Amino acid sequence: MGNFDILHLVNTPTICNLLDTANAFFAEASLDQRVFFGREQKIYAHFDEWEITSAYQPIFSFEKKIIAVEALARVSSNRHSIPPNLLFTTERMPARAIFLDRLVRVLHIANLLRQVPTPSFSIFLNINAFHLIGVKTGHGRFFADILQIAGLSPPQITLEIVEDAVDDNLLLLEAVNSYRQQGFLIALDDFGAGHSNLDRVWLLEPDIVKLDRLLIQRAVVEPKVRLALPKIVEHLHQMGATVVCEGIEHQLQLSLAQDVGCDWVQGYFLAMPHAVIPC
Ligand SMILES: [Ca+2]
Repeated sequence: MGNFDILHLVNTPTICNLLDTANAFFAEASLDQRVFFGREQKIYAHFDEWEITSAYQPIFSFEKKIIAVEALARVSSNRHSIPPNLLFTTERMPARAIFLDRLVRVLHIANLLRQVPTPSFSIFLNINAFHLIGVKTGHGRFFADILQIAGLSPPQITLEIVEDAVDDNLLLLEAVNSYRQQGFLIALDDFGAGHSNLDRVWLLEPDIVKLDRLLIQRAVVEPKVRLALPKIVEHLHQMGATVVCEGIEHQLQLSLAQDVGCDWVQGYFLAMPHAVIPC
């Protein structure tokens, strides 16, 4: 586990620069958002009455090596915890959704940097669908600037997109291509849930596909899903994607994920999301 006191001191100038740059950007847009050092040496963000900080959940290889960490928002209002989705789905104004998304990404990078100055694993960040729709051109430029200050490069970052959250294929493709041209990796999140389909995989050619947790849950109890799953994984591999099985909650699911050919795994059975990044 990281030693917060030492790492905090080592990285403080970089993080202050990062926060100042982001806050100046938000102030220029006349938005009352900001990121700041708060309790327990964590970095927090304010957005209206919401207070947001970061948690990280590792993604493992079957050799139990940490391949990546997915950054997750932890949201509270008046010290009461709020499901993060509520924050993102409540904000319907495109301009504000864009800034909220940027705010949260800066927050996650700053909290990560505070603990791990030079990460050897990749960093998975969720992208808000409204951000993808709302930004007309120049996807990722603000974030690329932030990463430069942080000493990170786009290939270290995987952007997770919930693939059925945007109806407009062309808009989605344009956004994905723009991020990809800057060197970011693309993951399709929650694949196999809702209206997700292989057409989107063919269209977007993601580097990584994250299987929705329901798939592995159902494969354990439904023989037809168990039979179909290796074929789905094989198909995704043929399209060049690395396959992550999400939602591993017990040993049986972990063994099954390996049997059906998944590459990496994530879930409570392996590691809970936590403010402290295991290393
Ligand atoms: Ca995700």
